[in-house]
Amino acid sequence: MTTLDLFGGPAEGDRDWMGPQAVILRGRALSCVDELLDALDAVVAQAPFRRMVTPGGLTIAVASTNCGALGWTSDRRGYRYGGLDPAAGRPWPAMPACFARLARQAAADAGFPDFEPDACLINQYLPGTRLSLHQDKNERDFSAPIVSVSLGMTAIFLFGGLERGDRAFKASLYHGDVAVWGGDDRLRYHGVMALADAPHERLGSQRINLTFRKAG
Ligand code: MD3
Ligand code: FE
Repeated sequence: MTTLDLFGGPAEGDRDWMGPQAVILRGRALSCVDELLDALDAVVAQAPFRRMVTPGGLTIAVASTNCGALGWTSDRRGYRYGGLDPAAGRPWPAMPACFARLARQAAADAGFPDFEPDACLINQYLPGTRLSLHQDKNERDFSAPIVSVSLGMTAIFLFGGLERGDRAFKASLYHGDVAVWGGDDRLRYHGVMALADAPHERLGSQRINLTFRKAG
Protein backbone atom coordinates (compact mmCIF):
# COMPACT_ATOMS: atom_id res chain seq x y z
CA MET A 1 0.00 0.00 0.00
CA THR A 2 0.89 3.58 -0.51
CA THR A 3 1.66 6.02 2.25
CA LEU A 4 -0.79 8.88 1.79
CA ASP A 5 0.61 12.37 1.88
CA LEU A 6 -1.27 15.58 2.71
CA PHE A 7 -2.77 15.66 -0.76
CA GLY A 8 -4.05 12.11 -0.61
CA GLY A 9 -1.75 10.82 -3.34
CA PRO A 10 1.32 8.63 -3.18
CA ALA A 11 4.62 9.99 -1.87
CA GLU A 12 7.84 10.33 -3.85
CA GLY A 13 9.78 7.11 -3.48
CA ASP A 14 6.75 4.84 -3.02
CA ARG A 15 6.69 1.68 -5.11
CA ASP A 16 3.26 0.43 -6.12
CA TRP A 17 3.31 -3.09 -7.53
CA MET A 18 0.74 -3.68 -10.27
CA GLY A 19 1.85 -7.24 -10.91
CA PRO A 20 4.77 -9.58 -10.13
CA GLN A 21 6.99 -7.67 -12.58
CA ALA A 22 5.17 -4.37 -12.97
CA VAL A 23 5.81 -1.47 -10.61
CA ILE A 24 5.09 2.25 -10.45
CA LEU A 25 8.03 4.19 -9.02
CA ARG A 26 6.30 7.25 -7.62
CA GLY A 27 7.99 10.54 -8.42
CA ARG A 28 11.05 8.78 -9.86
CA ALA A 29 11.41 11.42 -12.64
CA LEU A 30 10.98 14.49 -10.44
CA SER A 31 14.65 15.02 -9.65
CA CYS A 32 15.44 15.44 -13.37
CA VAL A 33 12.15 16.84 -14.65
CA ASP A 34 13.52 20.25 -15.71
CA GLU A 35 16.14 18.55 -17.85
CA LEU A 36 13.52 16.16 -19.27
CA LEU A 37 11.18 18.99 -20.25
CA ASP A 38 13.95 21.01 -21.92
CA ALA A 39 15.02 17.93 -23.87
CA LEU A 40 11.40 17.21 -24.76
CA ASP A 41 10.99 20.72 -26.19
CA ALA A 42 14.05 20.18 -28.37
CA VAL A 43 12.73 16.83 -29.65
CA VAL A 44 9.27 18.23 -30.40
CA ALA A 45 10.82 21.18 -32.28
CA GLN A 46 12.51 18.63 -34.59
CA ALA A 47 9.65 16.13 -34.78
CA PRO A 48 6.31 17.73 -33.90
CA PHE A 49 3.40 15.81 -32.38
CA ARG A 50 1.07 14.41 -35.03
CA ARG A 51 -2.01 12.21 -34.97
CA MET A 52 -1.38 8.99 -36.84
CA VAL A 53 -3.90 6.89 -38.74
CA THR A 54 -4.67 3.23 -38.02
CA PRO A 55 -4.55 0.55 -40.72
CA GLY A 56 -8.36 0.76 -40.65
CA GLY A 57 -8.27 4.46 -41.48
CA LEU A 58 -9.20 5.91 -38.08
CA THR A 59 -7.25 8.86 -36.72
CA ILE A 60 -5.70 7.99 -33.35
CA ALA A 61 -6.84 10.34 -30.55
CA VAL A 62 -3.40 10.49 -28.95
CA ALA A 63 -0.84 12.70 -30.74
CA SER A 64 2.62 11.13 -31.01
CA THR A 65 6.23 11.63 -31.92
CA ASN A 66 9.42 9.66 -31.22
CA CYS A 67 13.08 9.95 -30.45
CA GLY A 68 15.85 7.38 -30.55
CA ALA A 69 17.07 5.06 -33.29
CA LEU A 70 13.59 3.63 -33.89
CA GLY A 71 10.17 5.26 -33.77
CA TRP A 72 6.72 3.70 -33.61
CA THR A 73 4.39 4.70 -36.42
CA SER A 74 0.99 3.75 -37.71
CA ASP A 75 -0.52 4.34 -41.12
CA ARG A 76 -2.78 2.55 -43.63
CA ARG A 77 -0.07 -0.06 -44.13
CA GLY A 78 0.18 -1.05 -40.47
CA TYR A 79 1.94 -0.47 -37.17
CA ARG A 80 5.71 -0.69 -37.16
CA TYR A 81 9.01 0.67 -35.89
CA GLY A 82 11.25 2.54 -38.32
CA GLY A 83 14.31 4.74 -38.37
CA LEU A 84 12.79 7.66 -40.28
CA ASP A 85 10.17 10.20 -39.32
CA PRO A 86 7.74 9.78 -42.22
CA ALA A 87 6.57 13.39 -41.92
CA ALA A 88 10.09 14.70 -42.43
CA GLY A 89 11.87 11.92 -44.32
CA ARG A 90 14.79 12.06 -41.91
CA PRO A 91 15.87 10.12 -38.81
CA TRP A 92 14.00 10.64 -35.56
CA PRO A 93 15.78 13.01 -33.14
CA ALA A 94 18.42 11.26 -31.05
CA MET A 95 17.35 10.04 -27.64
CA PRO A 96 18.40 12.74 -25.14
CA ALA A 97 20.97 11.43 -22.64
CA CYS A 98 18.72 12.32 -19.68
CA PHE A 99 15.89 10.25 -21.19
CA ALA A 100 18.09 7.18 -21.68
CA ARG A 101 19.65 7.54 -18.23
CA LEU A 102 16.30 7.76 -16.45
CA ALA A 103 14.90 4.77 -18.37
CA ARG A 104 17.97 2.67 -17.66
CA GLN A 105 18.09 3.57 -13.96
CA ALA A 106 14.35 3.04 -13.42
CA ALA A 107 14.52 -0.35 -15.12
CA ALA A 108 17.45 -1.31 -12.89
CA ASP A 109 15.51 -0.16 -9.78
CA ALA A 110 12.71 -2.50 -10.84
CA GLY A 111 14.99 -5.50 -11.37
CA PHE A 112 15.93 -5.17 -15.05
CA PRO A 113 19.61 -4.20 -14.90
CA ASP A 114 20.50 -4.34 -18.59
CA PHE A 115 17.78 -2.31 -20.28
CA GLU A 116 19.07 -0.40 -23.32
CA PRO A 117 16.11 1.27 -25.03
CA ASP A 118 16.39 2.03 -28.74
CA ALA A 119 12.95 3.65 -29.04
CA CYS A 120 11.08 6.34 -27.15
CA LEU A 121 7.47 6.94 -28.14
CA ILE A 122 6.18 10.28 -26.89
CA ASN A 123 2.41 10.47 -26.51
CA GLN A 124 0.43 13.65 -25.89
CA TYR A 125 -3.03 13.45 -24.33
CA LEU A 126 -5.37 16.47 -24.33
CA PRO A 127 -8.55 16.65 -22.22
CA GLY A 128 -10.97 13.91 -23.30
CA THR A 129 -8.29 11.79 -24.99
CA ARG A 130 -8.37 8.11 -24.12
CA LEU A 131 -6.38 5.07 -25.17
CA SER A 132 -8.43 1.90 -25.45
CA LEU A 133 -7.25 -1.44 -24.05
CA HIS A 134 -4.49 -2.99 -26.15
CA GLN A 135 -1.32 -5.07 -25.94
CA ASP A 136 2.12 -3.87 -27.06
CA LYS A 137 3.25 -6.51 -29.53
CA ASN A 138 5.13 -4.62 -32.25
CA GLU A 139 8.51 -5.11 -30.59
CA ARG A 140 10.88 -7.86 -31.62
CA ASP A 141 11.84 -9.07 -28.15
CA PHE A 142 9.25 -9.27 -25.37
CA SER A 143 11.91 -10.14 -22.79
CA ALA A 144 12.95 -6.49 -22.48
CA PRO A 145 10.78 -4.40 -20.14
CA ILE A 146 8.88 -1.25 -21.07
CA VAL A 147 9.52 1.91 -19.07
CA SER A 148 6.99 4.73 -19.10
CA VAL A 149 7.30 8.25 -17.68
CA SER A 150 4.19 10.34 -16.93
CA LEU A 151 4.35 14.13 -17.16
CA GLY A 152 1.67 16.78 -16.70
CA MET A 153 -1.96 16.03 -15.91
CA THR A 154 -2.88 12.92 -13.94
CA ALA A 155 -4.20 9.95 -15.89
CA ILE A 156 -6.21 6.96 -14.78
CA PHE A 157 -4.40 3.97 -16.17
CA LEU A 158 -6.22 0.69 -16.83
CA PHE A 159 -4.29 -2.50 -16.25
CA GLY A 160 -5.89 -5.71 -17.46
CA GLY A 161 -4.77 -9.28 -17.90
CA LEU A 162 -3.38 -11.38 -20.71
CA GLU A 163 -6.80 -11.68 -22.37
CA ARG A 164 -8.92 -8.78 -23.54
CA GLY A 165 -11.88 -9.84 -21.39
CA ASP A 166 -9.92 -10.05 -18.13
CA ARG A 167 -10.96 -7.56 -15.48
CA ALA A 168 -8.88 -4.36 -15.59
CA PHE A 169 -7.98 -2.42 -12.48
CA LYS A 170 -7.27 1.30 -12.23
CA ALA A 171 -4.25 3.21 -11.02
CA SER A 172 -3.60 6.95 -11.13
CA LEU A 173 -0.39 8.03 -12.84
CA TYR A 174 0.95 11.37 -11.64
CA HIS A 175 3.46 13.87 -12.98
CA GLY A 176 6.88 12.37 -12.40
CA ASP A 177 5.81 8.75 -11.98
CA VAL A 178 7.83 6.09 -13.78
CA ALA A 179 6.37 2.66 -14.45
CA VAL A 180 8.31 -0.46 -15.41
CA TRP A 181 6.54 -3.44 -16.98
CA GLY A 182 8.43 -6.63 -17.65
CA GLY A 183 8.26 -10.38 -17.69
CA ASP A 184 4.76 -11.81 -17.92
CA ASP A 185 3.23 -8.39 -17.16
CA ARG A 186 4.78 -7.03 -20.36
CA LEU A 187 1.97 -8.49 -22.48
CA ARG A 188 -0.96 -7.47 -20.31
CA TYR A 189 -3.76 -5.42 -21.82
CA HIS A 190 -3.63 -1.78 -20.78
CA GLY A 191 -5.16 1.59 -21.62
CA VAL A 192 -5.81 5.09 -20.36
CA MET A 193 -9.23 6.52 -19.37
CA ALA A 194 -10.43 9.77 -20.95
CA LEU A 195 -8.27 12.54 -19.52
CA ALA A 196 -10.01 14.98 -17.18
CA ASP A 197 -9.15 18.65 -17.62
CA ALA A 198 -7.38 19.60 -14.42
CA PRO A 199 -4.54 21.77 -15.76
CA HIS A 200 -1.06 20.98 -14.50
CA GLU A 201 0.91 23.93 -13.11
CA ARG A 202 3.86 23.28 -15.37
CA LEU A 203 2.40 21.62 -18.49
CA GLY A 204 -1.13 23.04 -18.61
CA SER A 205 -3.99 21.01 -20.07
CA GLN A 206 -2.01 18.05 -21.34
CA ARG A 207 -0.41 14.82 -20.29
CA ILE A 208 2.77 13.61 -21.93
CA ASN A 209 3.94 10.04 -21.65
CA LEU A 210 7.39 8.83 -22.64
CA THR A 211 7.47 5.10 -23.39
CA PHE A 212 10.90 3.48 -23.68
CA ARG A 213 11.29 0.17 -25.44
CA LYS A 214 13.80 -2.13 -26.95
CA ALA A 215 12.05 -2.38 -30.30
CA GLY A 216 14.74 -3.68 -32.67
C1 MD3 B 1 1.64 -2.19 -19.43
N1 MD3 B 1 0.90 4.19 -23.65
O1 MD3 B 1 2.07 3.81 -26.03
S1 MD3 B 1 2.23 3.85 -20.86
C2 MD3 B 1 1.48 2.83 -25.54
O2 MD3 B 1 0.16 6.40 -21.07
C3 MD3 B 1 0.78 3.02 -24.25
O3 MD3 B 1 0.67 6.69 -23.13
C4 MD3 B 1 0.19 4.53 -22.46
O4 MD3 B 1 0.14 2.13 -23.81
C5 MD3 B 1 0.37 5.97 -22.18
O5 MD3 B 1 1.46 1.71 -26.03
C6 MD3 B 1 0.57 3.69 -21.30
C7 MD3 B 1 2.36 2.53 -19.80
C8 MD3 B 1 2.48 1.19 -20.40
C9 MD3 B 1 3.14 0.97 -21.59
C10 MD3 B 1 3.28 -0.30 -22.06
C11 MD3 B 1 2.79 -1.38 -21.34
C12 MD3 B 1 1.98 0.16 -19.71
C13 MD3 B 1 2.12 -1.13 -20.16
C14 MD3 B 1 2.93 -2.71 -21.77
C15 MD3 B 1 2.45 -3.75 -21.02
C16 MD3 B 1 1.79 -3.49 -19.85
FE1 FE C 1 0.60 0.31 -24.87
